[in-house]
Amino acid sequence: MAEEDGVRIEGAIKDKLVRTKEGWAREGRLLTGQAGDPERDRLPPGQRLVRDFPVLDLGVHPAVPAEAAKLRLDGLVAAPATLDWTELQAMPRQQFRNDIHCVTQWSRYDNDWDGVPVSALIERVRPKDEARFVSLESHDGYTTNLAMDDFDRPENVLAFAWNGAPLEHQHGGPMRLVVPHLYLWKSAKWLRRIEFLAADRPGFWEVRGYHNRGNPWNEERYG
Ligand SMILES: Nc1nc2c(c(=O)[nH]1)N[C@H]1C(S)=C(S)[C@@H](COP(=O)(O)O)O[C@H]1N2
Ligand SMILES: [Mo]
Repeated sequence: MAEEDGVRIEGAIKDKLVRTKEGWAREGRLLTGQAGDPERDRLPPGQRLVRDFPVLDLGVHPAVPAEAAKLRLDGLVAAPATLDWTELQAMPRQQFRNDIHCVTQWSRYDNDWDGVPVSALIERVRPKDEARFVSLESHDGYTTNLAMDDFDRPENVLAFAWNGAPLEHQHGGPMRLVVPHLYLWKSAKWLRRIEFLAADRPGFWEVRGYHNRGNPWNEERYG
């Protein structure tokens, strides 16, 4: 991957890991077959609680200096924008506490995030009526997709900080999306673009056997 906007790319895509996970998807590994109820069960079916914060990604860690960090919001919007770090910091800010659930079976309770609520990003660019999906694109080439109803939720945040400190590079710093009601592969690290679309565009894992939506309480691990 080429250097762009002063972003340095370290590492290479872990092909073996990708193939292993595609295999898990084919086998339906980790499925319990028991649906959970988010109102009643804090821990989704088949998950186990961890206290540390595991790092999961494709192995490519783009080093994005905050001063080079930009977020492009385009596609089917009335007011497309490329927001630089200073502009992003000037946007409405909010604190969030939530649980996160990774498809590889770990969940972590009570994560404190600080950032711009997704609702503020949406207000800023004003999606057109035809916009029904978003595609998220990151500096490591990772992509993932969300239906507008899953993207436009009050608990979703473009996060700059986790548990009181700037978001660590390995967890997507300087900024990542956090979509806590879905498995964590939807929460793009090192986010650089949100494209608003009329038709769905499955992302990196979604075309490799992962579920298109990823609701942990319905065990939507594979699709
Ligand atoms: N840019 C990018 N975002 C990504 C990924 C990735 O490889 N690249 N992996 C996803 C997956 S599969 C998971 S489980 C979470 C892990 O986030 P963490 O490393 O902060 O725990 O990031 C998600 N976001
Ligand atoms: Mo993951």
